[in-house]
Amino acid sequence: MADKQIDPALIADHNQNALADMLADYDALGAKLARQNVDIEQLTQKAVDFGVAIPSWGVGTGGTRFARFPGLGEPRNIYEKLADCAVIAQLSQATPTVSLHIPWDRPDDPAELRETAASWGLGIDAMNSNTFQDHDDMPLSFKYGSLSHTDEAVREQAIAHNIDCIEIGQKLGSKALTVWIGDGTNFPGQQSFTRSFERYLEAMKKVYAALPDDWRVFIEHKIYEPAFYSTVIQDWGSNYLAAKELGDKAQCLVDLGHHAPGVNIEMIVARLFQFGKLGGFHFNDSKYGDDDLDAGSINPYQLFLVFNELVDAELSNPSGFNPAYMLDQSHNVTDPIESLISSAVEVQRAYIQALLVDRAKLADYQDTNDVMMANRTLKSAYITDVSPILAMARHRAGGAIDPITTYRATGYRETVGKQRPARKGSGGGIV
Ligand code: PSV
Ligand code: MN
Repeated sequence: MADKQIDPALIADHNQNALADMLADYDALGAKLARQNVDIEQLTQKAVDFGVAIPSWGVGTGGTRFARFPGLGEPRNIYEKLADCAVIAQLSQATPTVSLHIPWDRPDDPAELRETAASWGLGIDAMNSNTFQDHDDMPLSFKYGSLSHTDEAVREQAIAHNIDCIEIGQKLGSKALTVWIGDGTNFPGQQSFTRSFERYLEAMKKVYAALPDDWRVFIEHKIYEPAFYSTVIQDWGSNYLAAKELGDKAQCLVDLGHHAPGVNIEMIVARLFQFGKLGGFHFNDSKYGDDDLDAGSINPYQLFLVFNELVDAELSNPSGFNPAYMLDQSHNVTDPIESLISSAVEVQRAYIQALLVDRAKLADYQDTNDVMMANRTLKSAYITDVSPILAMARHRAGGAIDPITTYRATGYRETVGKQRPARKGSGGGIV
């Protein structure tokens, strides 16, 4: 039995107040869906079963390269981060796992950390390596790159760090390593595109060789930043080539913010799945690039279209379907716990809406080139308000019907604000 961060009686109280309205909305939606031959109970079960991982760094307050404005009661170590993640999981019932970043979350005692997480009902998701900044305990600098660095000794240091992440992850019960590198250039001519990629592949082969049999490695591409002229793993093409070169355990990870504005990300998702290389996602939203805004806050239709491809993929090849879902956001002006609850719900919403697409009809309209009706078929799923399904799923699983209102009523933020003194510093920062 997991310890509870929030008193279940308080959640039950709030749920009691919201219950009658929620049931009325659920019944009305159930009747509407029944007219479309859709069983609301099946969708509710899908919502109950759905999970998206929380990034440990997401519960801290983020910043920009201009400044970071610390929040109240920010977690100061991995245990406090897990405590915040447990609150999100308890209220949303949609975030059963936490993804760790090394060295930010390096545990002194991995077995104890694993136990603590488990006591809150949390599992450990993918391990994230970090060779985009220097480490206090490493002799060499990553200023000019890591896995693709010109100096073999730096590459070896980066390889050893990734293997270290795998080893820590094994003790924590993780099954995947996510590798995002900051390697790239700011000036034309700074490096050879070809030789950098060759060095990266050679280094990644050594990381790959250290993967346990039941692990996967996710390669994360990103169009820019911190390198602004070119990045070594710039796009899904480079990502696919690398994953293909490495082998079956290497797959591509799609962070929604890592593409140029206007790129058709849902099509990338379809392509990667079709060729067995869709590893997972970092969900977030953006207006311009890697803005790291809350999932579904700017373009929820895009999120829905991504899930439309995912549902299609799962139906077409259930045994080959195993993408890892994680949020990857930077919360600069909101309470991170609220943002993560809200984002988890938005991702879950997109999934349930995508399940509503009438795929037989859609296929007919596509085959007969009925453009308008094909598009309306998607739209009619997207404009269905599935909120009562999400609320019912939370309620049945022991979460909050209205998780953000309930969270505010707990006074959790004020409580941790007293226990965790503010971290000073006006520097910018990704996390
Ligand atoms: C890079 O921008 C990234 O999306 C990678 O996933 C990193 O691990 C994470 O953000 C760090 O904040
Ligand atoms: Mn990411």
